Amino acid sequence: MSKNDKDQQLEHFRSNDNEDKDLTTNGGVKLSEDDHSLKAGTRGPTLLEDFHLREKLTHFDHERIPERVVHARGFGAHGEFQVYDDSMKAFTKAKFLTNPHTTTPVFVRFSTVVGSRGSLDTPRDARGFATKFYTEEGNYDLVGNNIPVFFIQDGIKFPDLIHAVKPEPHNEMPQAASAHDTFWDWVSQNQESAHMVMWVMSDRGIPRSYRTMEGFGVHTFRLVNDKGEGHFVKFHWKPVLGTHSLVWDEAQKLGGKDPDFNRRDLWESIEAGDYAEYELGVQILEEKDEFSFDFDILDPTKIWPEEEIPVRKIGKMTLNRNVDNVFAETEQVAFQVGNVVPGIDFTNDPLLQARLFSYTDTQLIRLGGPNFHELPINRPVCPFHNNQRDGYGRQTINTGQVAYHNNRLANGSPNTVEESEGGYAHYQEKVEGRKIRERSDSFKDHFSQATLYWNSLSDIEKEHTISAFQFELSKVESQGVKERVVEMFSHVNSNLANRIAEKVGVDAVGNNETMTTKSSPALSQQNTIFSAATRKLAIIVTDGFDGEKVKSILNDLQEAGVNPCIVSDRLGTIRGSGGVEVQAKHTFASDSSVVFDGVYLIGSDKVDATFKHDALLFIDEAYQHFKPIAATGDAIYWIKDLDYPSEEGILLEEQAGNDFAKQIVDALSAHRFWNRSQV
Ligand code: HDE
Repeated sequence: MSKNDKDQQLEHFRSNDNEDKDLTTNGGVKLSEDDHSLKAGTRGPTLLEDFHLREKLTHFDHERIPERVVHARGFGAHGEFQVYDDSMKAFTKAKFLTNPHTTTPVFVRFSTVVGSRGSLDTPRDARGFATKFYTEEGNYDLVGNNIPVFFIQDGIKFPDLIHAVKPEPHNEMPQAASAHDTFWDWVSQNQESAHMVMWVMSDRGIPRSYRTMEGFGVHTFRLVNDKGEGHFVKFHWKPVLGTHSLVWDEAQKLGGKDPDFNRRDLWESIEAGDYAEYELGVQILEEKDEFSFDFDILDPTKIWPEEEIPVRKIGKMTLNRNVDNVFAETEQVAFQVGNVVPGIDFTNDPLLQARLFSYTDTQLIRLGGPNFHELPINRPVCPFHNNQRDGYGRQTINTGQVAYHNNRLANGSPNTVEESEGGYAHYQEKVEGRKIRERSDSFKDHFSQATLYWNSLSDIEKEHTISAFQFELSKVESQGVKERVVEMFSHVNSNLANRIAEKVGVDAVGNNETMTTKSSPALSQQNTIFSAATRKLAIIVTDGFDGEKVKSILNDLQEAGVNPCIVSDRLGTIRGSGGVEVQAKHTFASDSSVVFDGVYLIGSDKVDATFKHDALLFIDEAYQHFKPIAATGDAIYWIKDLDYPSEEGILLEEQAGNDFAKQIVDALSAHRFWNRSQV
């Protein structure tokens, strides 16, 4: 893989030169000893003059920086973006969106929102999906989420929302969870949150993988072409592998079995060459259509239904390189919604306007001063020059006498650039109005699109959403909060509200539903792309398996892009007939079915009772999580003995004929067998 501009730039900052080198202080003084501090006698007091001890401890004492106030837990990767053609020229002059011959380096950071940096990957939560494009015209940051709407319409409420959802201040519980009183109290008092809450309670709140997660810019932005004409735009990331989720019980178990589940998945996939791919989509609206909809296009609690305003896929992003150092890159990356390039501009969405302030502001404290743009991960790949100087941690040594604009001593440089030559010029939108603190009337419908979302879900997605509400509100202690939430969601759907009420000790409420009968099929994950590619299949084997058969099926699975993982009761070589050997990298002790997408049980006559017991626990959990289960040889009878009420997604080789591998691949692509829940 040839190095893109960003990678080449980062190369100058990489350092891995400890090998065979002398140990020194930061001042370069060679050290003769690194295990004992300087003391007055071997049992005597430590001496203040020990500069080595002082420096080592001081540096260590300052290794941590404040975690992000939201989105603290994140994971990043490098990659590239390229548009398919030049058709976006009609709408924008941004070169990276119009030149199909340009490959733009990117850095993406995925995150959970609520939990601390050391929390888990799989709580019910929104996910951040922030992309930094290192374009030849400067950095462009698309700082989005995996949910296309937001809880609030005005940034002034953001601190309240976050204080309510974070662990409660008196006892700092619960960690990385919205299932507590203050969050739901806040929701019931801020009913514009209804739509986003519906998304978070649905399967979207627990993505299977960052590779199977959509991304959204959320706000309405503006594109500006070289004639100065503006269009409204919404940005989408569409994962090539489709949008898929976990089930809640699985997500909770993963929190213990593998709190790094999502980051591990991204890291391992990239290491294996299974790069994460997303298509960039845009929905574009002409300015004359600004008021043509039954929602306000500037309201960030609203989507633009794809069936009404189609998503046009304009390019592809491939994440193909893991970071070298998580702190230096993922932790120090600084996204800012205000980082735009010519051809992309803002709108008057009041949530967006507040964000334009907040990001740089928080980075000033998090990254310790105004020079974080000099950190390697944040540097643009194009030249940058200005008269900004000094500040904490300044690295550039600006030589010369002049550090001010409008000078003759440096011939006026650095020079401003005409708009026609690529200088950024703000879109000249006409604005007028009186200063006022009020919500626009056009922002006051909080429920129609929440109902639209509900209407769009498949039956199983609806059931999952109801269960999520039941779970969350069961953790709420205040009866009043529960009652108010049930009342609030009766405006979305009365069946939803009453199913929640039934489980949380609240009386049923009347029907307050919005009259919306609309739905948007694009919102259901049932209508996404299904693929077996890169899915992890646990292959449970022990000594004595049918060597030839297993060898050939493993080949077929790998050819189909599946990721077979050998599981046994011990690590190392497992021996089959005909001298065939496989290497077990997972055991019943180290893993359970939750970390895999399906299970394939290979029978053998050398099985002991403990092995069978552990293997069946694996199978049972996979069945409960609706995952495909396959069995060969004696294992067929073990499965039959379990007498499961549903045969959906259970493949027994005796019924299968010769194309067993293909049937497993098809079952893996199906993702889950929801009909099991109907039995
Ligand atoms: Fe953020 N948000 N946000 N946000 N946000 C931050 O910036 C903020 C909002 C999003 O991986 C913070 O550097 C305000 C919407 C992502 O580094 C902070 C408001 C969306 C990330 C901040 C919002 C997002 C952040 C914390 C309401 C989806 C992680 C650390 C006006 C479109 C970026 C930081 C990363 C991070 C403020 C609302 C996405 C405090 C005030 C809507 C993906 O500045």
